[in-house]
Amino acid sequence: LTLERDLVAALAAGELQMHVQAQVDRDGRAVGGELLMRWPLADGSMVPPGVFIPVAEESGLIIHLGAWALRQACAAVLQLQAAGLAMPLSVNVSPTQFRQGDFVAQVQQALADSGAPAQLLVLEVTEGLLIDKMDDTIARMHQLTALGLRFSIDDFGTGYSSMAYLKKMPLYELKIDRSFIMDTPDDASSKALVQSILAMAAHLGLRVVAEGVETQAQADFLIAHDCNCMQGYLYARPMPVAALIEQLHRNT
Ligand code: G
Ligand code: G
Ligand code: MN
Ligand code: NA
Repeated sequence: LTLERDLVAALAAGELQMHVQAQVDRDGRAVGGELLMRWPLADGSMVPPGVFIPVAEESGLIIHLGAWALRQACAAVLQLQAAGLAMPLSVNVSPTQFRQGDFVAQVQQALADSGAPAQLLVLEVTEGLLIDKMDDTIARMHQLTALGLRFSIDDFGTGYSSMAYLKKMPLYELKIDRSFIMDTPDDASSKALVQSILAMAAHLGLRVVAEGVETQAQADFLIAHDCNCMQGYLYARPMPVAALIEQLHRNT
């Protein structure tokens, strides 16, 4: 409860930050990014989102936090665009947030107020969204797709849902979970799983992002199997948008 109260206060005080982690192509060029929420404390430490997002979900605060995240995402898109670095950015959307009655209106409002192009915004959802009310979920995804937004399945391969949804949903991208990437290229079954996901995605015409790429050996394996987008500490940590812009300008 203390955490919940502190989170409400931090949000109201403007203490939460949205960082961005670059996604790169096979040549290491930044082609997009994922927005990740950060909660810095006065002593310089950070409360990890893995701790406060579940609390926000539990308490309903995710509704405000999620709306804030959408507005931050629009601002980040525009900030990169203004720096000559227009690229799509992904924002994580929790199931509770997605299921709010006015979620589509919220997205529309954030886009309209900011003037950010919907085409540069990707919504990352998890397989958890698919456990129930599949038809409602798909209908809502179509509404958002019609606005120009795209969908990515986060943590792909770790959920329990049937893969039938891949056929039914308007998807743009799959993100291969870090737990699979971690054990490549040494572990034979992880390698086989990653290769299978890449092949399946190619057949379905879906873009793939490999998450948590930390070593050159992992990158080499992914590139050899035609994965064309990587995200991980090997390339870039999550950082403030201004820091990413500075880094990209320095490198070009
Ligand atoms: O950045 P880090 O790996 O610690 O993030 C941990 C978890 O928090 C991830 O599962 C990520 O999806 C989630 N997360 C980070 N930022 C956001 C956000 O803005 N909204 C939601 N719903 N989840 C987020
Ligand atoms: O669950 P989701 O994919 O949204 O969250 C991504 C999380 O993974 C973020 O918390 C981010 O900080 C973290 N992350 C990103 N790249 C790496 C990496 O190379 N290694 C590890 N261990 N974590 C990473
Ligand atoms: Mn994510
Ligand atoms: Na993930």
